[in-house]
Amino acid sequence: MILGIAIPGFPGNQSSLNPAGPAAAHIEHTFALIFWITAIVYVLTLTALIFFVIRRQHDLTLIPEPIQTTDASDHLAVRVVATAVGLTVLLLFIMMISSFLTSRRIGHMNGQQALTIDVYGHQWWWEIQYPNKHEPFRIVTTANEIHVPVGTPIRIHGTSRDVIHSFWAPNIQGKRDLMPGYNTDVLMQVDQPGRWRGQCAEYCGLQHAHMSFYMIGESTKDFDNWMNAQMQPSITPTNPQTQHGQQVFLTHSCVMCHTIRGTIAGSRVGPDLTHLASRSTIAAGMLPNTIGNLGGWIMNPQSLKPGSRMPPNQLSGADLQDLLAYLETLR
Ligand code: HEC
Ligand SMILES: [Cu+2]
Repeated sequence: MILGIAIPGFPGNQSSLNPAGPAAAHIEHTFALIFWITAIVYVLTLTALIFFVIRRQHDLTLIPEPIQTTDASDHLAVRVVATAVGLTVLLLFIMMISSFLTSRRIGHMNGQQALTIDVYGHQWWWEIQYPNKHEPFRIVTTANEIHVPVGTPIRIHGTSRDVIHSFWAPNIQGKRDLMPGYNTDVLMQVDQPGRWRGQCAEYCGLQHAHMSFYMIGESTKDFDNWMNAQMQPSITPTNPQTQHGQQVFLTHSCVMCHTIRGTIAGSRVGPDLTHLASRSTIAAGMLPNTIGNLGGWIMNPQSLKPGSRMPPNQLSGADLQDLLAYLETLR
């Protein structure tokens, strides 16, 4: 829906005019109401202006005669202005009440059954965790792609690891700032399956514009399958090439920053790579996850995303090929 009118395929998967969940729908309704009220008032005001300009057109070229007023015309003027003021106040009240009700509705979603997802903002990517109270060793950690079951309330429990970021998937819910040292909860729900793009909405440094993420709405069955796959440790390499690739990873700087569960790599400076190949993008939604992009990224992230917190690497061609072959197996 755009302003109450459905236009297929428009305006897309990163737009507050195309709600895919109840919170965004409330926001869109208020926006449509305010848009149509202000648009109609604007058109009426301009029409009146043009009408009176045309009516007194002949006066404009000469020095106009002073306008003769009568008691009757004075009364009319007072009545017209009073009505316009009254109408303006009424319309402002309608917009204020609508906006008040919207904040109440999106603040009072039912969080009892909500699935909690932890989101940590980093310069310039998103760390995503699915906590598991009953089996803490089966916590799922991923990056930049948030899988959610459709029709289920979600609680995003967010904070920042460095500067202030803002979590915003406009098709799903309004913005929420993530502050270092402060936790915040925001409820949302995705009702339509699909990939809904979100972006950091608080300027956070050089690569702020390349700090995006996807909320991926899928059926409960697909979500459960994804979750079970993500809970597994990484696949053990079986052929000489991927075995060597894993050694390259474990003997270079990569281990100091990345986790691959099931190996000795356990750092959390950069994204968890245990199931890297199951993600469709790398570098916070910036590049499609292809072998070519991965190779370019690993050799020189600074040429692709200048300022990014990953340094360039010097690997021989053979080492890089084997490393890539290994990373490609991390489904
Ligand atoms: C100093 C820490 C550091 C080192 C060392 C490092 N990385 Fe990274 N890496 C990062 C950070 C931080 C990111 C996220 C960058 C971004 O998206 O802005 C990242 C991102 C990645 C990504 C993309 C992941 C995704 O889901 O977006 C891959 C793949 C990767 N690194 C592989 C490697 C490999 C292989 C090595 C070793 C040759 C390595 N990294 C060394 C910090 C590091
Ligand atoms: Cu930002």
